[in-house]
Parts: sequence; C-alpha cells; structure tokens
Amino acid sequence: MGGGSGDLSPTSIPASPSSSSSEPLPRGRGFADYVPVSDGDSEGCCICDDPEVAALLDGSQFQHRSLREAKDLIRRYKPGCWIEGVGDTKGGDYSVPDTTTLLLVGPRGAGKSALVNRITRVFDKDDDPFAPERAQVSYNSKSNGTSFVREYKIPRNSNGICICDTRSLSRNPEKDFKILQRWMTKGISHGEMVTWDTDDGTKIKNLKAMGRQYSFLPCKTRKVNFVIFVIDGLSVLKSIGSDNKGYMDMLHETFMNPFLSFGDDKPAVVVTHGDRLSFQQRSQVQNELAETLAIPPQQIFDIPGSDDYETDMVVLDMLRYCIQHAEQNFSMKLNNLVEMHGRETLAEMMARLMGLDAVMDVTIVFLCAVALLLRVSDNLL
Ligand SMILES: Nc1nc2c(ncn2[C@@H]2O[C@H](COP(=O)(O)OP(=O)(O)O)[C@@H](O)[C@H]2O)c(=O)[nH]1
Ligand SMILES: [Mg+2]
Repeated sequence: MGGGSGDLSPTSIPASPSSSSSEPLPRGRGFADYVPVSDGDSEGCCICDDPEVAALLDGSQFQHRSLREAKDLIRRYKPGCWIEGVGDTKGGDYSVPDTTTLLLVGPRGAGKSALVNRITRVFDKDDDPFAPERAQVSYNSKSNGTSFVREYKIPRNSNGICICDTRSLSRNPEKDFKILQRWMTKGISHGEMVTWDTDDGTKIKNLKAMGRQYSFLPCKTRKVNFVIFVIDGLSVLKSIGSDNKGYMDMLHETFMNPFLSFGDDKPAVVVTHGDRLSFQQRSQVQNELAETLAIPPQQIFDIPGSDDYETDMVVLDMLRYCIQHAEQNFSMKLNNLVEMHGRETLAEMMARLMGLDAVMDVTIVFLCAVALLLRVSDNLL
C-alpha cells in the first residue's frame, strides 16, 4: 500500500530543460511535483565547497533525482503493493494478478504502438540506450497497422506491468464494442489475431498467414486491469476546427463504452502528436477532450513523441495513475467473498429462524388455547 511513495513529498514543479520549447501543460499533482525534501540545513548556506551538496542545490540535479525516483517507483512496483483496502479488507483479501495488465485502445494512427516505444525508452535510457524499438509503428496510411495483440512488459524483462498493444478501432464503434466486451470480460492474450466484420476473405487469409507462429500455441489469457485510451491530438484539433464532428462523436461513443470502465473509473487518456502542436493548441485539445469525454484534465496525459525530461515525467505519471487505478479495482478472492457472504447468509438465516421462533411461539400459544377451549367445551357438554 502506498506504493512506497512515502519518501517523496510534494513541492514545486521543477523547471523543465525543455520549457522554452514546450511549456508544461496545466496538470494536476503528478510525479513532476515530487522532488526530495531538503533537510532545511541548506537554507541560508551561501558558500558551499562540497561538490555533492552543490550538485544537490543545482536545479538540474533535482530534476534528475525526481525523474530517477519516479522511475524507481515504477521499477519497484509489484502487483498488489499499492492496494488500498476498503471497508474491512486488506491487501491479502484481493485476487492479485502476477502482472498488472493495461490495455491500449484507440483509433488508427493514434500512436498506440509509438506509445509502447516511448514508454520503453524512458527505462531503456538507463538499461540499454542502444536497444531497438519494440513495437512496429505504421509508417504511412498504406501500412496494415497492428493486427495482432502484443504484450510488452514494462520495463523490458520485468514482471510487474504488461501493456497490451492492439489493433486500432474501426470507424464503426458497434463492431468495436463486441471485441472490447470480449477482451474486458474474458481477457486478452498475446498473439491473438484481431479481425473486424468488415475484413474481407483475402484480408483474413493474409492475417492468418502473418500470424502463423501464434496459431498452435495459445498464450496465457490476461485479465485487463485498466485501459489507456490513446488519441491523436492533431486529429482532435482538426475536428475542433471543422463542422464535421464525426471524429469527436466516435471518440465519445467508444470512450463511454461501459466495458472500458471499472465502476466509476474511466480509462486514462493519452494525447499524442503534441510535438506538432503549439502550447495553446495542446491546451485547447486537452480542454476539448475533458469536455467531450466528461473527465477532469488530470486524467488526460499529453505525451508527445519528443524525447525530453517533461515527456518522461508525464509518461511515468501516467503509468502511476493507471497502476493505482488498476489496483483499486482488483477483485476480491473467492474464499473471502464466500467467507463474507457466508457470514452474511448465516446472519440472515439466524434472523429468519428468530422470526420463525416467534411464529412457532404464537402457534403453540394458539394451539394451547384451542385445546383449552375444546376441553372446556367437552366439560360443558
Ligand atoms: N510526431 C509524432 N508522431 C507520432 C506520435 N505518435 C505516433 N506518431 C506517428 O504516427 C503514426 C502512427 O503511429 P502508430 O503508433 O503506428 O499508431 P497506432 O495505429 O495507434 O498504433 C506513426 O507514423 C508514428 O510515428 C507523436 O506523438 N508525435
Ligand atoms: Mg499500432
């Protein structure tokens, strides 16, 4: 519980090295708000010969430290360690998966696969700066895009978090609903071929040939624990400026699909292509999405393709948000449910028996009265 964030404390947002080119968007409290607390001794210290202390007082060092701490928080993550028990429950009462699974959903070209690479890059910078990209990103509109479900562990070779990249939504939300419902209720597995009703015979034949290596070895089916809804900010901006509201309507209809929500928890929204928009345009897109999807701006994460401190922080902030919400929605263990419901059922049965008791008492009194009356009437006759 608490995710080990106890050693972090909120202070002001450190200045971004890229703030001149892309100012941070107005956001809620996130990782970027967390920097190590100074012990107070440094205040008033004007001359400092100790290079370590000097480095700490230097703003860029603060940035590195806060980024490192945010990364460490995700690296240390194990499913179940951020559960906040509710009612009388505690961590052990929940059915915790071996890996917390996040599902990427979004229209074609929104940047789902690019997002997998962007997230991986945040950790690769420390682990293997020359590691190749993992997900196949579409180069242009001729590309097939992603047609098979692929899971990616975050960071590479770890076990805590798994992100599932999927085929893009079609332009027909009703067709998407069927497959989304299946993933959200029955689970999703690596290598699964995703077809739409609109795919013709040739397309399906080609997909089968492309996915031949997955055919005979079905991978583990994972329960989806939270959803990341990816949206291309550029398309939103174009839609705002035009009379055709088809794109926004499609986003709204899909986002509101009840199967994508966990109780009241709607998916986290990631906005891509921010590097191709000005600061004002990014704010405009964020406001429009908050309005259309009826979610607070804090649930919208503006993650452009750019590779800078600010972007890394938002990536980590988004991961933390998703994991926290996934953990809040882990289901309870069956034996706990049986135990809890068993207790309730027992109490209910007892109450009924007590009720029966009263009925029995009344019946006995009634029968005694009848017997008495019969005897009295016998004597009289
Ligand atoms: N400039 C820019 N291009 C992006 C960004 N995200 C994705 N792209 C590009 O958009 C195209 C579609 O991305 P892709 O990840 O394949 O979309 P998907 O269909 O949702 O998986 C690719 O050419 C990406 O390089 C971004 O944030 N900024
Ligand atoms: Mg893709």
